[in-house]
Amino acid sequence: MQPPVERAFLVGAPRKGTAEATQVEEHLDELGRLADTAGADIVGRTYQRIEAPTPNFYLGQGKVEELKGVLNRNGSTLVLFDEPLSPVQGTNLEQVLAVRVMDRTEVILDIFATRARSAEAKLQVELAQLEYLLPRLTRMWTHLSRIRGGIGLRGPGETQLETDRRAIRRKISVLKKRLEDVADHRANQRQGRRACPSAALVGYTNAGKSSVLRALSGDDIFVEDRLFATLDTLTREVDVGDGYRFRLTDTVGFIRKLPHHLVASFRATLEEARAADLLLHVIDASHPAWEEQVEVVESEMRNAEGGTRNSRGSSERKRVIYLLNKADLLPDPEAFLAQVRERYPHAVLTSTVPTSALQVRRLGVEELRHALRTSAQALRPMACIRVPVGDGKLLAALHRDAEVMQEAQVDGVVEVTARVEAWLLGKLRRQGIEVEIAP
Ligand SMILES: Nc1nc2c(ncn2[C@@H]2O[C@H](COP(=O)(O)OP(=O)(O)OP(=O)(O)O)[C@@H](O)[C@H]2O)c(=O)[nH]1
Ligand SMILES: [Mg+2]
Repeated sequence: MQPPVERAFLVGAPRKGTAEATQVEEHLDELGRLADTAGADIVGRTYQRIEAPTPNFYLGQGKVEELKGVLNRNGSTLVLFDEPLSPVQGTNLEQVLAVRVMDRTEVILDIFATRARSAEAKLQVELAQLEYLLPRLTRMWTHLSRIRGGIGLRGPGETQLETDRRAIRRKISVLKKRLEDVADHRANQRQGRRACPSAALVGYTNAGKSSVLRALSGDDIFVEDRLFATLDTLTREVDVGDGYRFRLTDTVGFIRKLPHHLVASFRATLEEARAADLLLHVIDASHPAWEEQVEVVESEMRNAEGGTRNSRGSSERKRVIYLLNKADLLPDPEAFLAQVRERYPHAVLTSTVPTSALQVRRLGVEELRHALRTSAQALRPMACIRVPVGDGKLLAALHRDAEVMQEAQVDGVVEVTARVEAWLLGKLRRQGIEVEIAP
């Protein structure tokens, strides 16, 4: 039996003097898309500008009363709040409004929970859920006792709560440990694949990251017009021409006010982006708020960086190629590009839809391939390395860390032609090995 579809009512409460009306509406639109992705119907929305949230209800008393009337009239079964509610505010609102109240974080957690496929994503979501649950445990208990009439749950009492809290804390530390193991495993895998340069596709959710990977690789990768279609990283090796290859990794999308539990849990996934040689930042150029979305992605990436482990080269600024995607939906793509290039000089206009009314067939995908080729050449120059015949250790190291194309023995020296990372070239030179960069 299908559960009845929730009838969701959206509520925003921006601070006075912060966002403009269009922006507030846009934020509620996004909450609506989240609700839709989670499977709810949207029956209405409202917002109130507030000085500051009240400790008991977030909103003012008057607005809460008004809301109650509206909810009754349109038969809402669920209220979705665009702001983070404290456990107390959540409980109080549910009591007064007599419907379930969820905040943005809960909706996002719910979507992630239903969409997690890989073992790693499931672990990450479970961890985020437990972290979110911990301070709200009392509220959950009142929930249960109300729904089940209290039988079997009567007077859970502090002892039971404390036992539960302890159990959850234990579970949290087990999950953290398992995720660390996954992260180590990934780091090892990356180590073994250094020969090929890597790029991570990052960007706001629904910008078209998976579509770009699909267009470049020709593989049938899951794409959907819903938020958070991708939760698992997916890596494909892509031919970028002239014998160069790039390892591209699709990553989970960002969204405004992403719950920090989730960001923290998806650290291993974000690490993939941090370890990449290059970032492809995919932007939905047709979205009215694309600039705000770029800002969200960049600030989340900066935050994540602060929380991740250090590794070689983390202090340098990573190369970013900005992809202005969904160009087919722009009225005048060229004018848009000209304007945007002032700020993002190397931006590429892309469209991943095979054909469109404007006849921009896979616009920019070849240009992107070319940009990747140029980067690959710079990141992994072709070099000729002269290795003394007896130096088996160095030969083995080259086969491990570089992409060896050719090997020939001349007068007691092995001439190895290989694509080699710049850092490795420097190291070889310092060891007194003869190295020559191919033109
Ligand atoms: N018109 C148009 N639609 C596009 C383009 N690229 C992607 N889309 C559509 O945008 C939606 C989202 O695409 P995805 O590739 O799933 O986006 P994503 O960034 O991977 O999204 P998440 O994984 O959910 O974060 C899909 O419906 C795509 O068909 C484009 O160039 N033009
Ligand atoms: Mg995706």
